[in-house]
Amino acid sequence: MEEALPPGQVWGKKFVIYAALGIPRVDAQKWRLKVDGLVTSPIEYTYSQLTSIPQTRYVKSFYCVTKWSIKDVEWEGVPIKDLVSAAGPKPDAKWVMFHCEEGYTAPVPIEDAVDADALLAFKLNGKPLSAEQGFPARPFFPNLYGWKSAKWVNRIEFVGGYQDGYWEIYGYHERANIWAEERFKGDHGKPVKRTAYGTA
Ligand SMILES: Nc1nc2c(c(=O)[nH]1)N[C@H]1C(S)=C(S)[C@@H](COP(=O)(O)O)O[C@H]1N2
Ligand SMILES: [Mo]
Repeated sequence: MEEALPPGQVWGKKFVIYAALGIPRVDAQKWRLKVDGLVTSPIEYTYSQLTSIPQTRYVKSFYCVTKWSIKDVEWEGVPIKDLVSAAGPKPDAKWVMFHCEEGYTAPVPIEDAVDADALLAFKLNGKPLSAEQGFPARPFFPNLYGWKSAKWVNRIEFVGGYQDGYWEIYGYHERANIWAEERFKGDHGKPVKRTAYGTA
């Protein structure tokens, strides 16, 4: 059976590489991932720490808000919830800001950020992320549009309230759920499916 596309999306063949603030070249030896903000004990991970723990692998499609969609991408990494639990997010943490090497930012609701399927990905289709596609790491959220998959991420910050990130300043949606078609702020009213694939 053909996989159902989220509303308004079309299949494309290849990822379109986006780098609104340029492509940083990151030295994995020097790179650190920080987990901080509204947490009881901020932590920092190295690339070798993160890639030597057991990795999760799954196949899920990718959806850019400009409508191109890439079917069946193989993602490999570590569930974000497992990485951040050691830091102890506080009860008043409601949003998570993903910060990148070159200054790009993306806010994600805490429920999506610590969803069982939310991954900090190190590999895409069996290979370490390329420099263009976010080496060394990018989060992937199966139910959110691609702009929340912040490439070259280096900091996961828990915050109390919603703050705009790079694209949200221009009117893109706070949450960006693909099934509710939350492209722009104010888009709402469509029912949200909790599964990764729609049935319509
Ligand atoms: N740091 C950073 N992350 C980013 C972007 C960007 O410009 N800078 N573009 C976003 C958008 S809009 C999309 S659709 C995906 C595209 O991923 P790709 O470049 O691997 O195709 O990256 C997202 N993450
Ligand atoms: Mo996008």
